[in-house]
Amino acid sequence: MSSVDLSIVVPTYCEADNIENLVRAIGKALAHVSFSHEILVVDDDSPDGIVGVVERLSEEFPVRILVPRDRPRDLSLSVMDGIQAAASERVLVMDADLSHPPDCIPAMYQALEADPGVFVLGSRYVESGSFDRDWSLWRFFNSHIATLLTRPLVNCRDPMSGFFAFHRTRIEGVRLNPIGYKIGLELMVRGRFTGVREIPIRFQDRAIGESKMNFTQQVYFLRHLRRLYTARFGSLGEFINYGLVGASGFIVDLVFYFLFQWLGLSHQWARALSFWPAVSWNWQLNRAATFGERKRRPRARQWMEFVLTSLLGFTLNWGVYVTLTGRYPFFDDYRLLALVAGIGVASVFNFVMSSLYVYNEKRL
Ligand SMILES: Nc1nc2c(ncn2[C@@H]2O[C@H](COP(=O)(O)OP(=O)(O)O)[C@@H](O)[C@H]2O)c(=O)[nH]1
Ligand SMILES: [Mg+2]
Repeated sequence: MSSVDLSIVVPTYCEADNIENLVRAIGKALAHVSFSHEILVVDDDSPDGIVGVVERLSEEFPVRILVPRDRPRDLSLSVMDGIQAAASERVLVMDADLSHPPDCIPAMYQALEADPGVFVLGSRYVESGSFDRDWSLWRFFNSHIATLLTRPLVNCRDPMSGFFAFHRTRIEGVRLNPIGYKIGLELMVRGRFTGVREIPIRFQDRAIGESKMNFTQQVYFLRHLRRLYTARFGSLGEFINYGLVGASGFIVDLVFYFLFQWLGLSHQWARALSFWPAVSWNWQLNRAATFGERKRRPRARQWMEFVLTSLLGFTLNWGVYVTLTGRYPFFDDYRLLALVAGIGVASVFNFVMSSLYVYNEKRL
């Protein structure tokens, strides 16, 4: 048994200006607690001299730094390296930018002590938890949509949090497949935890340095979600993914359907034309996320095949619409129902066709 009670893993990239404040704040927060700790900084070879800073701090605090160089730069992989190298089986992960208040560490440790089977989460959304109101609308929106998308996977309020603690034995022998930012989500979904225990935190926006969250990370997140859905729900998961992408395409479809009519086209023409921006949108999203990891064919060929299968889907979609609205006064009164019926028929067809041909996966 290790003599350290809690290992605090801190992934860093370009955080030399934050790390000292963080280490001091942790030291202060844990000055009078009854458990011992170590801080393990996992840095992705930042060009900012953080190694020297940590070495200096290590004369005063129980802190060490790890710089894995045998893999690409990645937050999740850094956290995994830290978890593996931790001296204690009780591991807590937090950001370096002081977003996560060290004052909450004792409460998280207690929660883990009380029930070693749980995954303890520092949560922004439970009662009395909060976050800086300075968040841009974009970030706020993003965070909420992302949270919603994880609902079927985990039962907690703040699955996107990067502030968490757990017992390492709960993930031993579990096959993890992390990518990008949401390592907490990965652990929660795949680990053998008895539940999630949320501790309210006051999230602070970083004061120094820049966020490394970017568009690529968002795409990675979609891929990550796809993996988790598939792991949890099998091919139903893939269908759910496909459905979500389809739902967003439906909105594009509606916008153009009304736009073309507003521009003076007949509803049949509007229906015929709005199909294309919608289906192209879906194609792009599916390419990026749903089928993102399958073996890709050359883009031009893939697009040709896509257009061909879409032509069939389009014929069905438009055919159902025109037939229903043309033959049945009811559907002519409620054209949206005809539109939905057309999309429904074509979607099932498209899903089957794209799975089989366009994104052709060689399952060896
Ligand atoms: N080791 C490592 N740490 C990273 C990487 N990307 C981000 N981090 C760290 O992960 C934490 C959260 O990142 P941050 O940029 O603040 O993301 P945000 O809070 O979502 O804006 C910070 O401590 C970062 O330094 C990476 O690629 N490798
Ligand atoms: Mg941050």
